[in-house]
Amino acid sequence: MGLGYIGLPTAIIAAKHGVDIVGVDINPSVVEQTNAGHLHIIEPGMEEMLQDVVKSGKLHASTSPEVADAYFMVVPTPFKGDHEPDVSYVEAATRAVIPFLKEGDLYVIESTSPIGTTEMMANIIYNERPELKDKIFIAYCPERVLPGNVIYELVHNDRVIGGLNSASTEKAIEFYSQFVKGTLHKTNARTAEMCKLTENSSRDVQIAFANELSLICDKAGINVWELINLANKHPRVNILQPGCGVGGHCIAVDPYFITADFPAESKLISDAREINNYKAFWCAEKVKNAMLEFELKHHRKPVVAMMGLAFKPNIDDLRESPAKHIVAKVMQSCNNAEILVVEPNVKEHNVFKLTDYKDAYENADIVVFLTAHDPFRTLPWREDKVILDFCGIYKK
Ligand code: SAJ
Repeated sequence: MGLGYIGLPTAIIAAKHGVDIVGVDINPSVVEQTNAGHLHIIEPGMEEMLQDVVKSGKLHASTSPEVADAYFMVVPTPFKGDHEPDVSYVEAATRAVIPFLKEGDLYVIESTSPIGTTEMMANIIYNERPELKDKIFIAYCPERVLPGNVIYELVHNDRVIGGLNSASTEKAIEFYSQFVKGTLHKTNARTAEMCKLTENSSRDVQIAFANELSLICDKAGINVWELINLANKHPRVNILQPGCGVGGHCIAVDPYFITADFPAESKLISDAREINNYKAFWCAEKVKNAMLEFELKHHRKPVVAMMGLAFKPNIDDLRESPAKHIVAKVMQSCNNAEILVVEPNVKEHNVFKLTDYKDAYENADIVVFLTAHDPFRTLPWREDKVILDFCGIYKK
């Protein structure tokens, strides 16, 4: 259930390993494209695999579920209102499969979910189908893949599998063993739910530490990149890299699933979210100040190059990107300055007119590095330009 960034690759890889798959998505265009062997997400090497499994008949897509032996919920869990997790897609997908469930079936949630979601869905299932109580297997099994490296990671990463009882855990392990070469670690559903949230919150907290250092160093006149590199020479210190904020659909979202349910206890996790959000605001203010200073000094508006829109280096994914947010903020207050927007991994954008990175760099008075794409590292440092390097292009 769900043919997105995780559901579709999982369906394709399981089909490739001989499992008969029905991929279900509510979006008819996704279903149509999948059946035509066209990959609607960006993932290197995946389209060829899709075409193979569609041709061999191992995978077909549909807008509604069909009878199966195992059902996987791989739908989004966004947040609503004041960062409250929204499990309505998981619930809708669950309700859609309830009529098809039969004794001995496996039901798994893979979607990132707040603690207790698996139990909540089990209650919904058993309310509708009380005769199935303790006769189906219910488990939670989060994914851990890094977009761009999914074919490898889906097979080789270890996974955590938490059933509502040990028979469910075993049943889920039996399924995943068909295509996962990493170790499958057994636990209960609540621990597995929290484990996913913990992994991404841990990364968020560590990035927040790096971002906080960058704010301190900016005030103290210290190069934060040099500082972190030196501190990391300690055998037990491993600080991550500061940037212009934290983006994407996972790390900037999942910690809220903890803070919403445990506000009194999750102080550090909550502060980390604030620091990482603040970093993007801070970067936008820095750019605006540099533009004002330039204008006062040169009596004309500067040409500004905004380098990078993607949420992390060397990808074309602009979802929840702090870089994109900063560009929009600066443009809103630009007062007729000329802003050149650069994203070498994207051909065109419906809001921003894109400029070639070399041309933008050449023509700009102020150059703002937002995303550390590899091609930017070939640009030489120029003393005649104001360079705001928020992502460590020149750290070496
Ligand atoms: N970032 C920094 N500094 C760093 C590392 C990352 O500022 O040192 C920023 C990136 O620029 C980006 C954001 O953090 O804006 C997130 O990027 P990421 O590479 O850390 O993670 P994602 O969102 O692409 O994928 C994460 C992964 N989780 C962990 O590393 C714990 C991935 O394994 C998960 O499967 C994925 O979330 C998910 O789907 O939950």
